[in-house]
Amino acid sequence: MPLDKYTDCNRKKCFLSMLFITAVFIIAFGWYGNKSIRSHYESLLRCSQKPSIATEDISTRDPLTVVAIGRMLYDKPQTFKPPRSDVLMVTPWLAPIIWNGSYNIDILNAQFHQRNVRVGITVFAIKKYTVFIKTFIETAEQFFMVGHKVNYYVFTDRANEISNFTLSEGRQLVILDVPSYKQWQEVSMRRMEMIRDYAYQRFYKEVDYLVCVDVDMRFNDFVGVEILSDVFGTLHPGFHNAQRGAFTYERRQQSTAYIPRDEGDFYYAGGYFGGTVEEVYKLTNFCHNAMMTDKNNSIEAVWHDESYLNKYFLYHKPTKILSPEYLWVNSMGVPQFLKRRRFLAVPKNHSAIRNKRALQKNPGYQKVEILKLL
Ligand code: UD2
Repeated sequence: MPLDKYTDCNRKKCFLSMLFITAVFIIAFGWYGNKSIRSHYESLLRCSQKPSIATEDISTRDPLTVVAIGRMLYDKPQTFKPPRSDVLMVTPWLAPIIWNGSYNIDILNAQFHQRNVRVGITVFAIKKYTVFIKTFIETAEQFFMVGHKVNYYVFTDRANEISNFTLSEGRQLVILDVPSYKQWQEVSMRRMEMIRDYAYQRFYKEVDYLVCVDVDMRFNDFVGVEILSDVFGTLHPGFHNAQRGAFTYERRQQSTAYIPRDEGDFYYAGGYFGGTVEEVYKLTNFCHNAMMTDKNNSIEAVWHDESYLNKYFLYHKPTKILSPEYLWVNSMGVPQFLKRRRFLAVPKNHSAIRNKRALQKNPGYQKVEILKLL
């Protein structure tokens, strides 16, 4: 073959081989790139939804599914017309504070339905506090996360006192048998440890978010997905407008819950916090460990679990804050700014419900007796 022809032919061969190699490269790279982006998203999803301490349960959802809501008709947000001007709606670290009128629940419901979210609500009914469960669950069925999937996690030492409830579709009651403690303060504080342990062992497989609340409460108006975020706390109704110095933080430096007088954003209630399972795991783990450190040093923070929670939120700022609409006590009246009272304290006789002996004389009438005392 003449050299020129050879070269010509060689050029053609060379060109074709280059074309082939390039095509192979493009296909291989595209496949690999897609795979690595996918696994990157998968690991992100796992991190954001499950505690990193237990990652073997991989989400069945396709992480690349786009959450896009369909056509909806609603009023346009107005740049210079905030929906509320009478209350603080965002913190200096840009976490929204949830007030009535500040959100559109239809948009939020559409988003959360698309994500097929399941919410766990933890509640403790230890010893005599089982008396509060009926009202709690019945009102939750009426107002809590209506239309969404819900798991009620009832931690109790008296499972036989928890009656059967008729729940709406997609909602289930899970009774968790747990030990009780002698002092009511310890019962309250140990909730952190138990939530942490169940988050680690179980909750991450079953729910996306946890809402952790007191049992001596009743839902009085709708509480929906507007509260959900990575980690949220609730303004304590008694301190929503208080100055720093008035917050009942732990002020003794020997305690791990200590907060200096020149620090603090809000005073958060011990009876209402939550977030993703992973974030609730971190929060409860911190609080429980801090309590144990104090216990070993023979000190207990002034407001028990609430003091440790406030310490946590000072240095791990919540990503959303619930206004006192979400935790109110009727004895405080109904101020102008409070457009809704969504979750109300059930009045209780503290010493009767906490005191072991008060009702022991007549155990057969225990429930009736307690109800009379409330
Ligand atoms: C406040 C807080 C509470 C906790 C406590 C610490 C709110 C609404 N409440 O409530 O979360 O931080 O201060 O001092 O912010 N429990 C039992 N059995 C018992 C005792 C307690 O099940 O024998 C559970 C029950 O779920 C109860 C919770 O622990 O709701 C807190 O106890 P509490 O309601 O008596 O405490 P309280 O009203 O001082």
